Amino acid sequence: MTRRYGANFSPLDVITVILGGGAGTRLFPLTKERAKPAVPLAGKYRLVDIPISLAIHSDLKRIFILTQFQSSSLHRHIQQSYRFDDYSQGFVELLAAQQTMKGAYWYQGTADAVRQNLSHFTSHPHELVLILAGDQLYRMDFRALIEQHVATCADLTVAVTPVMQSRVSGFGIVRVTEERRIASFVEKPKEPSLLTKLAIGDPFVSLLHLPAEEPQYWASTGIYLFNRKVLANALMGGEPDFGKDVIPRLISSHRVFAYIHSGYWEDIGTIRAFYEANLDLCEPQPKFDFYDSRSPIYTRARYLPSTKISRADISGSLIAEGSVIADAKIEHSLIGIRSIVLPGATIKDTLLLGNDYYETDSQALGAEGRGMPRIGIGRNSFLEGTIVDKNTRVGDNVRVSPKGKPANMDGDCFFIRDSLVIIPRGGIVPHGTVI
Ligand code: ADQ
Ligand code: ADP
Repeated sequence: MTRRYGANFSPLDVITVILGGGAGTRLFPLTKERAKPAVPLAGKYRLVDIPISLAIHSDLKRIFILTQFQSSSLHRHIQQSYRFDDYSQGFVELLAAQQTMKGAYWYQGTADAVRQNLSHFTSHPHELVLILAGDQLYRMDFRALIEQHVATCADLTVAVTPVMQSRVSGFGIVRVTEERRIASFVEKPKEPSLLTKLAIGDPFVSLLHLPAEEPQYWASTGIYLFNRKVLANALMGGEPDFGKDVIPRLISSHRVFAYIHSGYWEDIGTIRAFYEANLDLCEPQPKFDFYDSRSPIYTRARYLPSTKISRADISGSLIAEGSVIADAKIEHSLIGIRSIVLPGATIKDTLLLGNDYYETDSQALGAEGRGMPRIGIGRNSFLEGTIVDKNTRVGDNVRVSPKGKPANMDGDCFFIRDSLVIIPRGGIVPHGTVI
């Protein structure tokens, strides 16, 4: 039965909009050939599986994903993963700028992306619009957010979370009153003097057991719940971004409230944050729990065989299904679906994003006959501090490490970003290469 909120709201009054990414520069080259929501996560999922799963667990099953372009992997993933029965009225619909717009016009920012698609939303009855980012790792029951929004008669509710001073320049920082009303909003403050009035004080410090010795600040998570009419009016001004333009303007004229999220929440929209959040999953007590059978993260069911390990020395790692690992050493690494690791390879502090398909023996032998590595990590190769994207061929006796290299550079068959080497999707690293 559909749950109802105060003032007669139900999940059927809400549509969920997932912001699937702008030009995609921060996660480049993982977004070189695919839309950001399709970027692989945790060995077997894709980024978009997080917000979609959270929405489904919150009974919100009418979901739009706004993306710049519809890569084939994103389209396939959504089509094959999320099918609702006829009675639920559920759907996950991709709206790509490339198709929505005439010519090669792309969304100019987050607010612009929503504005360009308002007409798609109106064909579905709704009172509230929940806007989610597509590149965050967290758990949140959006029903509690909706309940607070309804109870406070808010026009807009912004989910906020405490961050340390060293991180404030990456977020919208807000001041929250005791009634949880947002009194001011500064997008990505650079000036330390702006911060003096914004540090979190009591009663929140004691309520949330925040460390008293170091000031903390309320960061907007970029998760917004809007009343439908307020959103439509707010977008009429034509401003491009929620964080820079729309939300700061609404503070003085509307009832804008903060919904406090105190659990794990991480924006994983940069190469470094993406890498660290993935590797943290290999820890004994990871910050994000995929092993929660009451609220699983959904993804495409692939019917892959179990992973085969002939002999290996593996520690602090996650190995996704369908992989074949020969005599290898794997340390503090995440090994994605259908990975192939050949004998003698050493993989350390590395993410293998996996493969989309298996080569047949004859294809692999044919590739080797032409001097090209087969798909996977070659014999006696060594990788550390690396992200190996899907369907790549890393040859034999290859050595890859970001140590001693610039933090950002482009090579023949690799990129370095945030001091991590990235072998792009479908890349070929010839035998004997040293990076
Ligand atoms: P940013 O992290 O800088 O700040 P922003 O670039 O606005 O985020 O993107 C927010 C979300 O929208 C991301 O998931 C992104 O991929 C997506 N997105 C960006 N441009 C888009 C476009 N043109 N079309 C579709 N999707 C797009 C924001 C807020 C801050 C807040 C942080 C929290 O502005 O106030 O603190 O998010 O991470
Ligand atoms: P995932 O299994 O990660 O969800 P996709 O849906 O993107 O991956 O693609 C997996 C399927 O796509 C494979 O089962 C395979 O049928 C097909 N596929 C993708 N790329 C190739 C390729 N280069 N050659 C053959 N098949 C491919």
